[in-house]
Amino acid sequence: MKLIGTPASPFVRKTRIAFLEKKIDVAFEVEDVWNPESTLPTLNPLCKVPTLVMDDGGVMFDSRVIVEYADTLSPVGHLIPSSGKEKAAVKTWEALCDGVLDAAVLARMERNWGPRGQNRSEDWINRQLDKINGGLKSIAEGLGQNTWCYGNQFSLADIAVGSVCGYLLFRFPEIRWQEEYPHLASFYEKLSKRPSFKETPHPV
Ligand SMILES: N[C@@H](CCC(=O)N[C@@H](CS)C(=O)NCC(=O)O)C(=O)O
Repeated sequence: MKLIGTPASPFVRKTRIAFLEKKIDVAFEVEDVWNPESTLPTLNPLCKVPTLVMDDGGVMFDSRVIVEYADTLSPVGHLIPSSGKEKAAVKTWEALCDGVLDAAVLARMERNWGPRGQNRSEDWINRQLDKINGGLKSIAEGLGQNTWCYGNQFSLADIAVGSVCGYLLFRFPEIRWQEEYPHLASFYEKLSKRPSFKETPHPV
């Protein structure tokens, strides 16, 4: 299996952490999705990462599908409850975190896309920043003073939250969420000590 992605993408990081936690070997192939010569559209018409290529040539995306698939591949450390409200609750954590990341990526694109000074919409950026801040508040409230985001063991919810924290530190260091949410900050510090997080840093 081959996971196509970039170390800068939080969605890619989420899937890499999941594979590492599940102790599943997957080759990592770095792809620049912004390069007009990229051949990724021949595999994924959306030209987005992560994209997973299976040994039989089958292709899978997006990160939510890949993570759910990864969880079925080994009995090690279940990341997603098998059914019902428990499964929906963990997937809702993931949806919340992915939503924050979507907003962060959109805000960054709006700031940086194309030549300097070209058609920036502050309203659009602020709309996305509101989603980031609202999402962070909701994440911090959901975590409360608990050890894990959902239930009493590590799950996909924790990977998703860790992916948000790591990406915001990487691309939005000006958002001072650690001061506002100290338990979330120490939670991320704890996650960062896991080999799966250590092995998948965003670039410096
Ligand atoms: N919902 C997707 C989002 C993936 C995504 O937005 N990836 C970004 C990199 S962070 C990308 O490939 N962007 C390229 C593009 O939008 O053309 C997932 O969860 O995998």
